[in-house]
Amino acid sequence: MSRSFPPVSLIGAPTDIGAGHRGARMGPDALRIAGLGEALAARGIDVIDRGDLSGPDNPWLPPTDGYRHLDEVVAWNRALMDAVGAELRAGRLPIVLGGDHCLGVGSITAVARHCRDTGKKLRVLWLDAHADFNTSDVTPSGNVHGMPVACLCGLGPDALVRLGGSAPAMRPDEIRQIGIRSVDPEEKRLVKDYGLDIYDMRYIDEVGMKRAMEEALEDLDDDTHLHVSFDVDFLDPSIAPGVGTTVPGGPNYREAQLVMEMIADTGRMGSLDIVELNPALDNHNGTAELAVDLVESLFGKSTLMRD
Ligand code: B3U
Ligand code: MN
Ligand code: MN
Repeated sequence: MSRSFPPVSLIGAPTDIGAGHRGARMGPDALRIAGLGEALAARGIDVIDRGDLSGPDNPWLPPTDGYRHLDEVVAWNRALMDAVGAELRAGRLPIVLGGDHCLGVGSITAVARHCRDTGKKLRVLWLDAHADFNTSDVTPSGNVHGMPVACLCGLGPDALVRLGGSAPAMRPDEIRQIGIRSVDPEEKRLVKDYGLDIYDMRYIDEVGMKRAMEEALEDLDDDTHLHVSFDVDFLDPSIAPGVGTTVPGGPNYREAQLVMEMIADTGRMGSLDIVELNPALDNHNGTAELAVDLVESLFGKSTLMRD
């Protein structure tokens, strides 16, 4: 199936401010060096690289009141929210080059606001090993990259929950999580209380990736903006070692390709985050190259012409 995509803007957010390992700050350049921009351009897509946002350094401090570096996390997310919002208003498809997953707050707050302003429905597809639904009370680490989904659903510090003004940024029924296989004990209770729609690895093993994705993508219509938040630790560590928190038992190469191809087939993707890539832990930039390969599928690359 050949589809046309809106023009794309790459936005680098070189920070590991919400993570438990340093190195994700090098993610944007690793993706550029792996040829992300060129690969999209070769598919006939108009691509502009906006360069990198700037923000505070990582002071690498222990948590205060259950959060590590909250002020710095807020500063990065505010800058990202503004940048993503500007691209959406210009009719472009923003690709956030992270950076750790705390950036999902700024990115998706901008997307949700854009949906409200334009009367679109929002669907978030969260590809991750983790549910990222911790709060300051239950977090095992204080790392905000384990909290963005909770913040977006209204559970978290005011500065993040109200980043875009009105709160919550989105409803729990607007998100589907795929590939989940690590949820902390108290986080399990929270995701149940909030009714999150989680396609965990057990479910994927039982019904297969095709059916899980069909269910996760159900009811998308012409009025839906699909945001894909791709945490690279979604992938099995045997194919993607370059992330801070590997969890065994993730999707293999073929399953991951199918996920991307099925998203492309919807024709609804309007924004994308690529986060948690950690080049300091990677092997010859192989995880970044794999991410680029998968993003090509997300933008319609397929073996044969299909319709
Ligand atoms: N759930 C753990 C670990 C974690 C979450 N997201 C990542 N790691 N990348 C936590 O610290 O909240
Ligand atoms: Mn994550
Ligand atoms: Mn993760």
